[in-house]
Order: sequence, then C-alpha cells, then structure tokens
Amino acid sequence: MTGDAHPKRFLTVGGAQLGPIARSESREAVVQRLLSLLRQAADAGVELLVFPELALTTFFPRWHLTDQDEIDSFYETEMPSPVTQPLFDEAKALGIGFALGYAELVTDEDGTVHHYNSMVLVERDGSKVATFRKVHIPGHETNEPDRPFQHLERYYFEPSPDGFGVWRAFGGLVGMMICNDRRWSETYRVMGLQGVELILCGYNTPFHFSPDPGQNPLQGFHNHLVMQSGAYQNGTWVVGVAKGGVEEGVDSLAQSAIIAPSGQIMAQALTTDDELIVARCDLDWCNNYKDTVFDFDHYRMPEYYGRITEQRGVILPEEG
Ligand code: CDT
Repeated sequence: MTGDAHPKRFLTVGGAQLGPIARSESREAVVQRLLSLLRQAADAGVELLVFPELALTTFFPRWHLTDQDEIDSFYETEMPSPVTQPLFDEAKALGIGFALGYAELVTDEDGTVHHYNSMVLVERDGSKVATFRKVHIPGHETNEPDRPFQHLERYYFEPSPDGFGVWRAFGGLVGMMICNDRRWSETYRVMGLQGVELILCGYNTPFHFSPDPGQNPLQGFHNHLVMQSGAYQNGTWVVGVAKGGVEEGVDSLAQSAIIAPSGQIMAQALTTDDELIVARCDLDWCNNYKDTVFDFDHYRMPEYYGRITEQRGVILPEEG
C-alpha cells in the first residue's frame, strides 16, 4: 500500500497486432510469431495480451471454398491443441494472460456441428476464463464472383448462441467482441449494463468495401470512431487489435489501439506488421464516467428504448 486513500487498480494491457498470414503459413510458424510477441510483452510488463481475430490462419472467408475438409482445416476442434499448447505454456510460465481469436468447430453430443468465430480468454495462471463467439456476422452468404475478393463470413460462421458476457478476471470486469461487433452500439451497451471495464476486440478489416467503396478511405476513421465512442459512452477501456497489411493481395487496416474510458487513444500501432502496443490501464478510471455523466441507474430511460430489442429493422412512421 502506498498510503493512497483510493488505491488504483492498474492493469498493464498489450495489443499484439499481426501483419499478414499467408495461406501457406503453417500454424506452427504463426504460433512462433505469437510467442515472439508474448515475450516482448513480458519484457514490457504486460499482464494481459490481446491477439487479433482469426489469429492462427490467413483470413479464409475471402475465398469461396466448397470442400468441407478443406474448410474445416481452418478451424480448431480443441483449445489448446498440440499446436497452440506452447503458447498456453509460455504464457503461464511468464505469468501473462491472453485473448486469442480463432475459428472454432464444435460438435454437440447429438453430432450437430457448429462453426464459430471465437476468442478465448486465459488468466495469468493458465486457467480459461471464457470463450466468446462473434455475434454480428458480416459479409455475405453466397459466392459473389464480381467482387475482387469475397467476405463470406456468413457462409463460414453462425452467430453466437450466448451473446455478450462480462467476466470477473484480471482484477476487473472483462468482456469481448470480435471485429464487426465493434461497429454496433448495442454491443458496448449490453456489456456496459454488466459493468464492463475492459473490452477486448480483434479485427480483420479490409480497406476495400465492395457494397460502397466510398467508405474505403474512411476505414481508419470508422474503426476508431466506434471504439472511442463505445468506450466513452460506457466508461470502459477498449482494446482493438488488428491483423493488418497486405494478406494474399488484400490490404487490411492496422491502427490497433488501446482506448481509455475518456474515449482518448492511449496507445496506437505505427506499422502494419507484427507490433506490440502497451498501456497501463487504470480500471478505476471507468468510474469517473460510470458514476457521473453515464450513471446508468440515475439517467437512463429504458422505458423509451423498447424498439432496440423489439424490432430488428427500421419501421417508418405512418405517412400523412
Ligand atoms: N472481420 C470482420 O468482421 N470484418 C468486417 C469487414 C466489413 S464487413 C464486410 C468489419 O466490420 O471490419
């Protein structure tokens, strides 16, 4: 104790941005890259390291694959597996927790197979805290050959059956979201209503957006816009970590960032390659916002928010 009447809860958080992963790159080689970032993080005093979405393989939804065995080769059936075990072992030995995005294949007892876009959260002692599955699945369901590349997440993944949880871990309240989830204000609010203090997010965001290429130059702006507003409006830290750079000919956004409950960016990646960013996060800073301008209990008006859960799309007011 320092004698401070209000000791702060500091957590040193890292973002392990990845550069491109080639389709031919083995998981073993990728895990070596993750281990290198993990060791850099240990040297920097990081206690929780966040890796990107689908961090073990290339971003395979850019291709329309039809052979189910080939498709399933991109998914993990166990976590850890023999290939990812060294990451779990080294993290435990170094006393670092981590969050890792990967494609998850689950087979139910009745033989039903599920494909999820998932992120596992592991504590500093190696224990698994939770597995989060992506809720908002973007892109399209069927092959659209006129696009320069596909974004077939809706062909490869089903949405989470669980939604957005928040877990007591790392001395605080931790939630997760994956890539497109970060664009939806409901994502942050559902976690905000569970008191979240730290939201972890991995993303793969191509610059080219086929449905409206006018958005291409705004990808970096929109990325930070949504995470900064989500952080501020819910009084939470947000850690957004990219797999960026030119991967199999597709240029993707980097600009990983650690964002404070004030909405300010506290650390940001400078490259489009493997890069560690670090911030010392005061989890108690969340209360400056949660107890004042965003004191939900005092100021929210849920009686007027029914439409948010009662309807999916827009219902226009009657004419005349
Ligand atoms: N991975 C992922 O969710 N990417 C989407 C791309 C835009 S939708 C085709 C994103 O929201 O960044």
